[in-house]
Amino acid sequence: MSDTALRPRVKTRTKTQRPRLHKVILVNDDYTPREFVVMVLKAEFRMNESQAYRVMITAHQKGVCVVAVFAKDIAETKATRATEMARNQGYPLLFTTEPEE
Ligand code: TYC
Repeated sequence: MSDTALRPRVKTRTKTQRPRLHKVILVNDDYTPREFVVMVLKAEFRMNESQAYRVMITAHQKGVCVVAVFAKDIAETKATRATEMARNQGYPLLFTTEPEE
């Protein structure tokens, strides 16, 4: 009989870390016209009129609204482009990003 000791096999399970998603956040201000906010949301985030209106009015009433979540670089690019669209017209409209929990 073999006296080789049996020992439990140690399995290494590598958990794949998915990159965290980042939220694009619309920030309210007192100067940017509502229709302009809706236009930017439709142009940069491919929303239809009613989706864009709901996001705009939520930010207007609550101060901020999450627009969508993306991989970090996409979220940052979209937030920058949308903010620049407003700057080009002289509006203070702001889109920011933050990582999801
Ligand atoms: N508060 C702006 C107004 O009354 C409209 C507005 C809504 C601006 C949402 C920014 O993120 C915003 N004209």
